[in-house]
Amino acid sequence: MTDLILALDLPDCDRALRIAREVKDLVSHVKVNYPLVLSCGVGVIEELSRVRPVIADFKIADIPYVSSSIAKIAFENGAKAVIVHGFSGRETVKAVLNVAKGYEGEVYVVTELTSSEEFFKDVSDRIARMAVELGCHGIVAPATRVERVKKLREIVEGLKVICPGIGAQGGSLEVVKYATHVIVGRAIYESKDPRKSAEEILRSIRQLPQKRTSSKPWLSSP
Ligand code: NUP
Repeated sequence: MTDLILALDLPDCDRALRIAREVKDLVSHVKVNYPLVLSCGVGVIEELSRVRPVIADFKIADIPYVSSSIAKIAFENGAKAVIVHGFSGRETVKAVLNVAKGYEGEVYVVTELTSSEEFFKDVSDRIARMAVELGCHGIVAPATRVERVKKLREIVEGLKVICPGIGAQGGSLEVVKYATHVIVGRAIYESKDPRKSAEEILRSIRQLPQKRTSSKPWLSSP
């Protein structure tokens, strides 16, 4: 069954924590990004991780030294996983993986962004192959382009396939055929009733066909 990840990109710590608590039994993880962490401080990762495992979506894209340092800060503060940009190259991804090992953490690699394929089109398949070769735990792939997720999923086989873009960005939930996880932010945290919205999304996910053709076992969610 495809899991739901709650993205909390609002700049309000109390509200973010309240929403996370409200939906905690409906989501496998919460995901933080710069808006929340720059507003609340990095300690918000630890606070949220008492509610649900946290993915630190810093889209790390720097030289290996700085990328390792960012990953270390995320894991030290309780993150279970970090997101790194595949286009930064294998040395950066390897450096982040190396840090993750010390914390039994996971590393997910962005293949192409939901909002634009302009510069990713020619490289995202290669990024997905690199993620497999290096032993990353998953890829991030766009629910706004389901046919791309199908292709990327074929490349990465048993890795997690984590798909943002549902709701505010207009992506299709059909992506659950290929996704192990979908990320939803605004459609939940901007809703008048976040719990009801999360329940509705989860119900829709459960009604759709889910394809599990991989020969490798799916990695279970924490
Ligand atoms: O390609 C990506 N698109 C994307 O939206 C990669 C991501 N990590 N995200 C993140 O998913 C984005 O940064 C945000 O945190 C979340 C989507 O939020 P929403 O559009 O559901 O509000």
